[in-house]
Amino acid sequence: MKVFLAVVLVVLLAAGCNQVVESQPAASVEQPSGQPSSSVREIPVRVFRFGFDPETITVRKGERVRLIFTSSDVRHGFSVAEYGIDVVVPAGGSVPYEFVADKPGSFVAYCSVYCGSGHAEMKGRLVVE
Ligand SMILES: [Cu+2]
Repeated sequence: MKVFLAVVLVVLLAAGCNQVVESQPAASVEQPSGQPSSSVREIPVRVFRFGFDPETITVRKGERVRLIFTSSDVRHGFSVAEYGIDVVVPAGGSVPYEFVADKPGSFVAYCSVYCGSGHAEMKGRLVVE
């Protein structure tokens, strides 16, 4: 009987461990509607307390653009409401965001993740010409 219970216990523990392993979320990169294409324009954007470099991102209307955000300090955001862009950039990490610049205009970009005392003034611009 003791052996039987021990076997049941081992089986249950093994099943539990498998579930823990299987429930790990798969790594994912935020990249909407992304078919890799040779005509993608890559633009690196450094994000820091409290600004964006370059401060103004200028692209042409109709261009497929891949912004590659890199935070040089804490966690930040990059949002442009008119384009539905809302990217979270991890502390010290990088994240790509791809979109088609289909609306012409000059749009305010701002940090959407509180990052300290200058957060509210952390503004940039997306210009589509
Ligand atoms: Cu911020």
